[in-house]
Amino acid sequence: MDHVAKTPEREAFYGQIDSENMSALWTVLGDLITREPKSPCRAHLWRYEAIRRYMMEAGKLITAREAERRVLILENPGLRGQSKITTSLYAGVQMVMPGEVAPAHRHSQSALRFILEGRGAHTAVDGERTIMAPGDFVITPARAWHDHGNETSEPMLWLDGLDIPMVQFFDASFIEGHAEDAQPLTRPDGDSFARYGHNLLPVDFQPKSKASPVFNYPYEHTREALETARRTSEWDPCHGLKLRYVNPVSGESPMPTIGAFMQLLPNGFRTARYRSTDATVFTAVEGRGRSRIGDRVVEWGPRDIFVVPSWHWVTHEADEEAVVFSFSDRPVQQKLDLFREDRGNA
Ligand code: GTQ
Repeated sequence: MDHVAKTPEREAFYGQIDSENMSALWTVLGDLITREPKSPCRAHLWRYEAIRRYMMEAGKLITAREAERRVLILENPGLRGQSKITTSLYAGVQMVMPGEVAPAHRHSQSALRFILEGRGAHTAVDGERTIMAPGDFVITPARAWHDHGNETSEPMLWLDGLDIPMVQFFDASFIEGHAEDAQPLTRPDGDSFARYGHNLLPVDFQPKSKASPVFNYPYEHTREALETARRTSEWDPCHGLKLRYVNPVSGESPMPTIGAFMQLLPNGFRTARYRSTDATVFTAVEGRGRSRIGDRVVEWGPRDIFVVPSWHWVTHEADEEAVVFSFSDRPVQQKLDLFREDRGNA
């Protein structure tokens, strides 16, 4: 509105067209098409210790079965009440207690799990179980049946990342429950990884979807990839050493709507400033450090979760060798020709 003067005649006119469900572009143009991204999404960090404490309280209040999913949603402070961690993504922390089952369902939304605590509980995806350990990256693609269970003696906690706000934006949400709590298993544990996770594919393999047929990317392998690459790779001034998870069939992201990454920042490494249009959720697996996000500084350690909004300058600094996981809507923006990044002068 700031570039257009208000006159009594104009105000009267806006009132008339308002009652006919119309409005004047010149009163809103500056808010619709901005010179650069302007988002109510804010930089924020959630301490794992606090999340865990409330999660344990939630564990006394409700079972996984009654809740369907016992999750504490991480709500961006600039987007309260919308179940969003960024404008396009949802994140939460889920807990499955010993002996519990989170019953099988399937939905249009794609989900990732990033394991924070516990070892040996499982997720079943389309007829196959995978056993999970800290640092594992697990996907449950759109429309895949999935249920979670914990047959160990320790609680299992993970970070959930879903494209809920994107699906909401497109009004394309469907969910259905399975007749049984745990879906029937049709393949042995580890079958998908054995078939698709070793740079081999069955000779006549026809992908059934755009999602990766590998649904657990174990931390062991991710860590080894970083460890080997560090000996030969040039360090990227903005990212340290950063890898992206891929669908081995296409080379694209494991799921079409969410991209995921793992990066290594050596002790004392300070990244050059960087900004991009994909608001990004980070969690450290190992190490400690701090990130400057716009004019805010967040101090992070293992399992803390923080968010960098679109087009905010970010630098990371590690005080101990750090391994940091992240996810964003980058593959969507790239497909739509919207993705932009700015490496400062680096
Ligand atoms: O585990 O299926 O955090 O359906 C939100 C919705 C987790 C899940 C969430 C879900 C799930």
